[in-house]
Amino acid sequence: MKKALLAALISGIALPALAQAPAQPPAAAPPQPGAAAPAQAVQTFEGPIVGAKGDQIGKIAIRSSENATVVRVTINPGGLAPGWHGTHFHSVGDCSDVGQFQLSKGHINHENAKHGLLHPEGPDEGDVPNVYANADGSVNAELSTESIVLNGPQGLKDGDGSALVIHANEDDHITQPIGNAGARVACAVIK
Ligand SMILES: [Cu+2]
Ligand SMILES: [Zn+2]
Repeated sequence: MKKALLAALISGIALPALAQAPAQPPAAAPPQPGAAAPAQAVQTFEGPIVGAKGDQIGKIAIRSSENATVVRVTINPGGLAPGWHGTHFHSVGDCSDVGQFQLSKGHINHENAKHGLLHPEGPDEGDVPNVYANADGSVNAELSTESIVLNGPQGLKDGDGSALVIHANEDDHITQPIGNAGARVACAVIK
């Protein structure tokens, strides 16, 4: 367009005449191989959260890029005791020992870090913020981490999967090994 305008000025053609010239179809945009990548790169996972008595008390919805993971935690009224609850990614996708949830093993921790978002030698890959249960026991929370993603050999969906485990008490984010979060009261398989 600049060239056309310049040519018009040089040749003395008035601008209105230029405006009447047949419109040039816009040049086709060059293909951009990476253009669609961001949307395609988001992986998702959804699954139920099982409570201490084995009933489904809510669900998790995970979105993950190559660099970060976002987890939405939804728990129905009556699902948890009111207040703060430590929440972690445990290393095995097994919640079948209802009420104990020990089969989910410990926190995901490939680099042998200390537990805790606030620990100077932490966090481990399982560490995420606490969730808060309302007076009616319901939760609507969204947690995020840049320590682990869904896919890949060390991802949440690795060979034996992983579990999002919710504890009875809040995680202080520094005490070993689980921030004084206490018993495991809810569990969601990620596989
Ligand atoms: Cu835990
Ligand atoms: Zn931890």
